[in-house]
Amino acid sequence: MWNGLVRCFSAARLSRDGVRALQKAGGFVRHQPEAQPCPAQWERRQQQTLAAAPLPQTTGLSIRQVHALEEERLVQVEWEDGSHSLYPLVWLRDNCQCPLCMLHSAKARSLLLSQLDINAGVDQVLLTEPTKVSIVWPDQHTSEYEADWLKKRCFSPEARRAQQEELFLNKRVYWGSELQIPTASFEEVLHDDKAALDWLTALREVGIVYLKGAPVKQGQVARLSQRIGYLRLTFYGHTWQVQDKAGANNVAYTSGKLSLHTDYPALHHPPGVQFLHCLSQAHQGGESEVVDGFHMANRLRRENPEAFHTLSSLRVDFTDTGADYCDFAVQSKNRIIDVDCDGQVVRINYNNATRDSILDLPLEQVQPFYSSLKAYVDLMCQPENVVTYRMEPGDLVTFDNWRLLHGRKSYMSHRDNIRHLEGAYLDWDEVMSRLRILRKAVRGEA
Ligand code: OGA
Ligand code: NM2
Ligand code: ZN
Ligand code: ZN
Repeated sequence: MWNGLVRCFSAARLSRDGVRALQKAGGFVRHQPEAQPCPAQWERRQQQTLAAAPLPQTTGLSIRQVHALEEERLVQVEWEDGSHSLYPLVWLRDNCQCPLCMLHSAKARSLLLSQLDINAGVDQVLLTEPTKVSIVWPDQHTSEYEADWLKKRCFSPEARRAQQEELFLNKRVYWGSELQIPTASFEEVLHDDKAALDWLTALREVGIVYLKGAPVKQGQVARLSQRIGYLRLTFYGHTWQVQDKAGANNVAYTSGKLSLHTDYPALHHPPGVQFLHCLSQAHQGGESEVVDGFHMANRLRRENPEAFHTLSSLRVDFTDTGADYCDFAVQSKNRIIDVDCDGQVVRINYNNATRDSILDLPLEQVQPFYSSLKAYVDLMCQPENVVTYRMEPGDLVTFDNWRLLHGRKSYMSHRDNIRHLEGAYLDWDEVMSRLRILRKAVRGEA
């Protein structure tokens, strides 16, 4: 009966060697490039494998020579390996590192834009040491720049791309029903920096990580949030109890089936990350389902471009009214598939329960909207796309609520066996902040 779940939990456990080791060993399933050529650049970017792309050398390089290109208002740096970098004069002046221009205790710029002459020329450009560039400006203000600092900020497209990937980790590993959910130990993640880094890296790249061995009592999602920073308060409270409740103020608080959804599309900024901790499971039913919403959206774009266009352009009304932490009357307008200015899918907003009956569309767009939504939901419900698992007491699932859709099967409620999950939300800014700090610590740069 539990074939799916045995497969899900059999192999993938985050070892101390971490996510990348696991990937090399085939622990994760990579998104396979399709046979057909992909028309758009965003597809190609997503299909890159996760085999650790070698970071360009950004430390320890020295400079062979440096000079100003006065006409172009650029400074050219020639590195010891013969490569070049260009830096605009205006950017160099704006980013002077001296104590007059920077508040070093805040690592922030104190130079005001009103003090910046965006047309300033330059008096002298000097290589004062093999790793130090010095610039004297026409008003005799002097700026110094370290080679490593400059290298990291090179304006070439390749350097910018590598730097942005390092900062935001936007590469994703797509998956379907074959996914073995990455799994780690709750206690290790709380106490070991390497384990915590592997957890958050997999949460970003794969979108879901299972933690096992959490104490079977309330308060564990709050403890885990403190490992990151702080949790996201909503109208359902700091943390919330998923149980079959009389007079439920949300369909989640019944024993009914929850079809695949993201949480809280009724907010204009839905929570980025969700934790669910199982305290008690139903005897019958209550299994969990997840699907990779980004992967499904990109498949929809290829297989049904019209539906994709509709769902990524029309804004749909969502509503949530009631009382919990306090009383609320929440309304939002969200695109079900959110794309950024490059066409990259960045967020899924969909909960059929809170989709408003107010539908702010011209009459003729209503039927096409429903056809498009059906096409997307039919695609994500195909068995090849859905991962099914069953939470047991002590299990804690963490997932990307901007990317995954999740659901649960209906269950039998008994007085002596009350299914109980405790949940909490976080935002991606706080999670990525902790990831960057952990990465520094684990690399020994702290
Ligand atoms: C929810 C939810 C999952 C479950 O509360 O939003 O998705 O297994 N719950 O009860
Ligand atoms: N709960 C689980 O969008 C939603 O209403 C998701 C939120 C009640 C906090 C459910
Ligand atoms: Zn200065
Ligand atoms: Zn949910």
